[in-house]
Amino acid sequence: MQVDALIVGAGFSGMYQLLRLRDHLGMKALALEAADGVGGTWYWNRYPGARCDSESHSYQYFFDEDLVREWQWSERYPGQAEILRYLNHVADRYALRPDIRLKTRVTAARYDEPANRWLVETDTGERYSAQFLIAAVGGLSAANVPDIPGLPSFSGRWYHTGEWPHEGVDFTGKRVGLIGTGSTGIQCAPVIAQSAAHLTVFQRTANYSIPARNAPLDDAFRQYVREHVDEIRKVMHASTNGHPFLFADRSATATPPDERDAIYRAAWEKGGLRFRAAFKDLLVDQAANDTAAGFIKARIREVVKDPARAAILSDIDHPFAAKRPPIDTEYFETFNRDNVSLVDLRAAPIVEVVPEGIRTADALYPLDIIVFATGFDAMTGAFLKIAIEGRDGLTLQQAWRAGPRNCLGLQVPGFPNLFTITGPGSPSVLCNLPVAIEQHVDWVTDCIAWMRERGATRVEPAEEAVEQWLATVQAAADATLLPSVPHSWYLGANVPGKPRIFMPYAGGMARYRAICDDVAAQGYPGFVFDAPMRATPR
Ligand code: NA7
Repeated sequence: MQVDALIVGAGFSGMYQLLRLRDHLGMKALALEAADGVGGTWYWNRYPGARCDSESHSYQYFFDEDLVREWQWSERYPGQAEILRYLNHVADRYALRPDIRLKTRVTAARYDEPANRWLVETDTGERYSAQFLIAAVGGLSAANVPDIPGLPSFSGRWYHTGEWPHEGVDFTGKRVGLIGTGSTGIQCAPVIAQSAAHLTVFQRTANYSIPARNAPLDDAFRQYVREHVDEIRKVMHASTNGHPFLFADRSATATPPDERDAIYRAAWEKGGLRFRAAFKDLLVDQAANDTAAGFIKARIREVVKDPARAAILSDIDHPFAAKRPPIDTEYFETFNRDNVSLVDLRAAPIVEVVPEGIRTADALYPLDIIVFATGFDAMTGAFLKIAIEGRDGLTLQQAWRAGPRNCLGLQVPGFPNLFTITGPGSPSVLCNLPVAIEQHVDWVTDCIAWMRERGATRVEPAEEAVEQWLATVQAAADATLLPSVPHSWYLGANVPGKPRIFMPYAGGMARYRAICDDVAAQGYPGFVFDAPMRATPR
């Protein structure tokens, strides 16, 4: 089948990209989706307690103010089922379904240079040809199940949170082992503990977490959102991470200790990612960060009654928010339950899985169910799962062997007319994602429109622009504490053999947007087209 643009994925990114190309540019566009429903992340991540850490009123599309006004979120943070309902509503409201092929996984895509078309293969056997290929596959979608010896011998059931069975998992009366204490493990532990006979949490790295303070939204707040759509969007666009609040313009180190403590206490009560915005220097100054880290560790020791457990949980050796900062509902409180135990893997690592359970260096833990909340092959995994071949037989695997290389996180050299949404080199995973997604999709759409107006049919980034962007990404990271964490998925360090390179752009969403806007306004310097257009900037 021949189309103008083929979109891989029908989550937040793919659906919006489809809408923009089809309805605004009048292109024949088609989205291919592996799942049997739309929703991407929110289709797959159905584990107990799955909820977004962004606040509901900001975790949605803003391209249509009517859509913002008509959708009613029920809680401060949207749960998985509610987000999936929302995305299905979007699919219906904008009549996207006829142009989405479900249960169709893209397996390979090859650029045919003479024809200037992407030839795409799927697991259904259908083949497609498209001028533009847009990978909207998600930055956190390729599940990472650690290669623990003996796992196939386990006599119970095991699950990864990102590939959760749709029929759910009944933990009643079961001995459950949970591996992983990132955002996901911290969300699901309290919920699993409520129904399991016993929950054993296997912690490799202690983590900070801030109480989410989730609560139902009242009509007054919903009314406020309906009346302030534009203001909310402006704040999200001005903020570092695309959230509907700004970082306070004060320094933690310059604030007297009593006053600082009072600010932290208020932020702790307010809860969620807003805590991180209490001071402007937490992510750039180790001394400032230490004040936040110390505050949170003291709260953990207050909440967790058993001093031995409190010590293991608060023995955190990375700066606060230098790894993705989780927010929780009663996570640390869960360790006060009689049916929950904590295993410190730093003291005794997992050696193997045996039929009865998990064996660490010093004990055997009998289990019926193992839950892997072990994260994702982040930022590059989902792209590299597809056999993508660009110009001159260059594969994406080869091109990214030493780490992802692209320009603005949006285009890879050697792969003309391929665009990546929420790719490495973009700030997306550090952001409230819908804000990043709308920006990426709008930029790609504008670029394609610009080409069509000028009769250009092919675009790819120049090598020098790519080198410059990689240096920009590295410099932005080096200005923060983020690269200081050796085991972070921002660095690819959670997947054995993956190149260690800091992948997201850490200079902030607002700055990134300004850079991208500037590139577009200047007539796309750094991008090579097949028509001479540099003379006519916008
Ligand atoms: P994360 O943030 O990558 O967390 C994964 C957790 O699993 C983390 O605690 C890891 O410990 C742990 N892990 C990974 N492999 C192992 C092995 N082999 N043994 C023990 N423990 C292990 O993934 P999440 O799903 O929580 O969050 C990902 C993003 O999804 C999140 O930021 C949200 O944006 C949504 P480690 O710290 O590496 O020692």
